[in-house]
Parts: sequence; C-alpha cells; structure tokens
Amino acid sequence: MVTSASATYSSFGRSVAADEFKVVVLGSAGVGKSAFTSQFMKQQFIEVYEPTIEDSFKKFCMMDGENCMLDVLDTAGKKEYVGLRDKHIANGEVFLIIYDTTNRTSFEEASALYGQINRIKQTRPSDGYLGSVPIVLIANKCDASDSAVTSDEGLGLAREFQCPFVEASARLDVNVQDAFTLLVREAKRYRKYVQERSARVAAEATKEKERRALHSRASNAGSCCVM
Ligand SMILES: Nc1nc2c(ncn2[C@@H]2O[C@H](COP(=O)(O)OP(=O)(O)OP(=O)(O)O)[C@@H](O)[C@H]2O)c(=O)[nH]1
Ligand SMILES: [Mg+2]
Repeated sequence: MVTSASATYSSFGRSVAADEFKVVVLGSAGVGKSAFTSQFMKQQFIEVYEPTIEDSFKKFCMMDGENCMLDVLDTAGKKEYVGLRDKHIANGEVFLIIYDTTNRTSFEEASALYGQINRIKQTRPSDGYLGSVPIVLIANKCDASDSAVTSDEGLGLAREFQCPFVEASARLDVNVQDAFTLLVREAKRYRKYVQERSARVAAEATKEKERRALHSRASNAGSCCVM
C-alpha cells in the first residue's frame, strides 16, 4: 500500500536543474534502514545484519520528471550509536521513518522519532499539514509472514504524523523507489510553504516600515512652526 496525504504535485513535464535534498533515514535497530537505502542506491539487498554507525550516499535521479540529487544519510539504530541523532536531524531536510512490521517495539519507537524531529525542527502544530516537516513513514519487511503490526495501525500512525505511508520490502524491492518519490514531493511541498511564509513575513515588514515612516512624517509636519 502506498498512500500520500499530500496534494498532487505536478512538474508540468519540465526538466530543470538538479535540486539537492538532504534525506535522513531513521528507525530502530534492525528495521532495515541500510537494506532499504542500499536497495534504492545500488539495487542490492543486504542479507547479513551489520549495525551501522553512519553511512552517506548520493544519487542523481529523475523524480516526477525533474532532476534531483539525493544526499542520503543512513543512521544508526543501535542505542550505543544514536548519540549523533539530534545533529543528523538538525542537518537533515526530509526524513524516512522506518519500522519493521515484524517488530512491534520498532513501531512504537517511531512515535519517539517523530517527536524528536518536531522538537529539533521546532514545528508548530498550528502550521497544519502544509507546515509539517517532510516525512514518509515506512512499514518495512512486508514480505515477512510474522507481522506484528497491522496496515491500519501503520496508516493511523501516518495520519497522526500527517505524512504519506508506504508498506515496503527492501528484500523484494517493493515500493522502495516510490517511497523516495513521495519523499521528494513532500520536500517540495515544504519548500514552497517556507518560501511563501518568508514572502508573507517580508511583505508585512515592508508594510509596517511604510506605516511607521508615514506616521513619523505626519507627526513632524504637526510640530512644524510656520512664521
Ligand atoms: N525479510 C526481510 N528482511 C529484511 C528486510 N530489510 C532488511 N531485512 C533484514 O533485516 C536485518 C537488518 O537490516 P539492516 O538494514 O541492517 O537494519 P538497520 O535498520 O540498518 O539496522 P542498524 O544499522 O543497526 O540500525 C538484515 O538481516 C536484513 O537482511 C526486508 O524487507 N525483509
Ligand atoms: Mg544499518
């Protein structure tokens, strides 16, 4: 299942200069962050589990008909290596939160990661969906038969996060590419929101400056002495 809470993004079939997106892959230990990243980057599945400390990759790709450069940081999930997580989140722009469908604890820990992102990015709930940090929630290992989290639970969590939800398998290469496509759409939606908000703030500041100038001219004229 791949669902998107975002409005449809249209590229109008144009191809423009490459745009870079800093992606951070988050999730508990062993959920498949490295396997998912490797499947996207190199079309290779990692069978043997080796805990990551941190790894980064770059990939030039075409998403929705537009060029982009994805700078992907595969982070650590193991408790002893997560010390740099705050820094990684602060430096990141868009986030994949991955849980393992066979591991209920990893699903529960996804909420803590969401909270951590919002704390560091200082998101205001009043900004609503348009102002929410770009995130895609991934339920990985959907090929496994011993699922411990239902699709509805995953979907419910994505609604809470106001983000797209993807059921995926890094092993079988199911919905891996789609997850990154949704992530770039979310990133573009958020960039547009930030641009529009900055333009609004600048316009209000200009208006306020003009109002003050007018007020000061009026009071100067009032204190003028005509001989
Ligand atoms: N069945 C199944 N196994 C998977 C899938 N993705 C990853 N795995 C396996 O899960 C184990 C852990 O995968 P990793 O990608 O190393 O997990 P990780 O999240 O990077 O772990 P840390 O680096 O310690 O945080 C490996 O043995 C993978 O082969 C999947 O989609 N299906
Ligand atoms: Mg890893």
